[in-house]
Amino acid sequence: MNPLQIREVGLDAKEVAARRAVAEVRDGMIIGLGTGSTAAHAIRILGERIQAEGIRIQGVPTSARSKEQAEQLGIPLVDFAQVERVDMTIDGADEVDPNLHLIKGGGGALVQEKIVASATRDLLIICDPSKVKAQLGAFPLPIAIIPFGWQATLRKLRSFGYPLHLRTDSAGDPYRTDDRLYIVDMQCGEIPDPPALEQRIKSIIGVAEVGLFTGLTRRVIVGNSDGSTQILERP
Ligand code: A5P
Repeated sequence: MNPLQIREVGLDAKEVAARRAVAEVRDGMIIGLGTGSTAAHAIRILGERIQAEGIRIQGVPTSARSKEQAEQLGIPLVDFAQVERVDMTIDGADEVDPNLHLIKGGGGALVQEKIVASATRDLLIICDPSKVKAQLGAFPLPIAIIPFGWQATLRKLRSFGYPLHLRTDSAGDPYRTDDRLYIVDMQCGEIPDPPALEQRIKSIIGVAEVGLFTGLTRRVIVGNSDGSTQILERP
């Protein structure tokens, strides 16, 4: 038996994808730091590269959690307000379709993630194979809404005909994002036209942002537990 194979089987697929993405980081880049368990691998590995190789980068965090992790690792950060463009953002996703449209926001950070992604030249999504779908929609679609008048916003969202759920925290209170917004999770089941649904939801007064990311992703790196990766590119 090949000892290399024995060592590789059983690797964390999310970490495999993260390692492949962080290998693309170059000296001088401004890097968007995503949020979630996959992005956390990337932030840790980026910290290791900075320590080991002394590469000079500046990170733009997409959440308080990612900011805290980056600070603990000594990754130099820059305020998003101070940059005009981000060279590369490395972030996870809840679902990815063949057009590289995404559902994001399972971890509640969709607003800052989307703002940073939209200012990014090279949005690199990292995931394990379970996130790759023929069609988006099995994962409940997170929608960030403004707390004022949230009941009225919810009524308008109900007109889409999908089951909805106001996300709550462990105390049973409405969950709050870093920007103090509420999140509604919409159980669409299937989303045949993600860009159209994104626009329809965004047109509702009271909606701050929707976790559909369409037309933003340059590449998706899918990690496998045998250590291999696949790169998905936009058709
Ligand atoms: C955070 O709000 C999300 O957009 C995450 O990027 C997404 O939920 C993926 O999370 P995991 O990497 O933990 O699966």
